[in-house]
Amino acid sequence: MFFKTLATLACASCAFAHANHDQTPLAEGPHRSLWYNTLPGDGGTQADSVFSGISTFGRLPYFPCLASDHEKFDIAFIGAPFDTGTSYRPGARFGPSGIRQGSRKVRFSGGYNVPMDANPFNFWGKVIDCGDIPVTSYDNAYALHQIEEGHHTLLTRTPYTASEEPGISKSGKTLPRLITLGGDHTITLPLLRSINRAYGPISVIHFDSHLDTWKPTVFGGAPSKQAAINHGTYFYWAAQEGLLANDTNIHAGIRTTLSGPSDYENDGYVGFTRVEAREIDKIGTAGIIKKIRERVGTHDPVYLSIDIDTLDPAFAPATGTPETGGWSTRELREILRGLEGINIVAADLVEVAPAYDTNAELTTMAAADALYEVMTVMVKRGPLSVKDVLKKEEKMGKLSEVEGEGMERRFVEGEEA
Ligand SMILES: [Mn+2]
Repeated sequence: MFFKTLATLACASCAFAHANHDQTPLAEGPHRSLWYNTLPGDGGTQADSVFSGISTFGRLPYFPCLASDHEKFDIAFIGAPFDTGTSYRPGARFGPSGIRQGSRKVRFSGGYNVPMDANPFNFWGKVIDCGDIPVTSYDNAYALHQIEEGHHTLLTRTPYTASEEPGISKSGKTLPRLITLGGDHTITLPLLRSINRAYGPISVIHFDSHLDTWKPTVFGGAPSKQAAINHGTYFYWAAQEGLLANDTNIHAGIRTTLSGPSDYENDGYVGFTRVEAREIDKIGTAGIIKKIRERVGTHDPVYLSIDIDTLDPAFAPATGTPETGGWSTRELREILRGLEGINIVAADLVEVAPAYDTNAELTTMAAADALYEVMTVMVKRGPLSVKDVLKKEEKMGKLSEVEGEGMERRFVEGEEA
């Protein structure tokens, strides 16, 4: 009787796991009796505990997507292990593997995001970890080319979830979303080049303690053409190349020292406004969110770039250029959740250099949890099709009021495409 009950329980949990995680079937075959933790929580969808097996983001299924054109997804994690554009502490080439290690526990209890009322691991589509783009550490020009081409190959793939509706890309196709694990911040230049080929100029929400719009002559000098492209100047070059949408870009979390007030003038010329870290004491997280939303709106495709140094070093010490006086992990997560409804087509999280982390994995955990919020925002927005964008905007009455004109423009553009 006891054994019969056990067997019934095991079967029930199998069925439940199958129903909720059909992308990741339970282990099958002759050794099936060894898999003890097949409940949906406990990372049990792959028959490993959260603390065992090979690290992928959030224990997601892994596929080396650049090795085959056939693997499809709606959201994919892809690493860009590059750190030879760094001005201070090197080490972000280990960021992708560090973030994956720090993300093991993200769906320990099943992955349901309570404040957002959604589960980014169990939704309308498919999310996987595509591994890393191969990146040389001996030639920056070649490495940036590898990152752009690797990203673009995955970005323009047909999504797993088919859509009848026209997409919002230049080609009119619905494209999947990518979340890139850096790498130092230089990688955002080739990522924006890839995005531009698919979507055209894009609005950028940039979380960072630093501007990263510096002219090469100001930031570290420019002894060569290649040295002029680094993790403090990539937005300057992105603007020069026409990759940024006009006057809809914003930095959040800024608290760097400057060469002088002219750095802010140059920042405006590049196309950014700023919310500074210290403003949180006066306007709170709600005020920070409001400023970002007012600048970006909900109508244009948006790119999200998060430097982990947005956080105070108390919460994220393992980064290339730490600055004290930053936000807590709780505050950053709240602000990221506040981006709900914004049409984020792709994102990156950069500057995690795990060698400087604590034994408690503070920084890599913070990075993983920030991306968990980003995933949820993406999932709640639905596929990147025109109809879905409209539907979501209609639902969000207060946003529609603010962004009415923009919605109309998006719809017209979509119709033409
Ligand atoms: Mn930074």
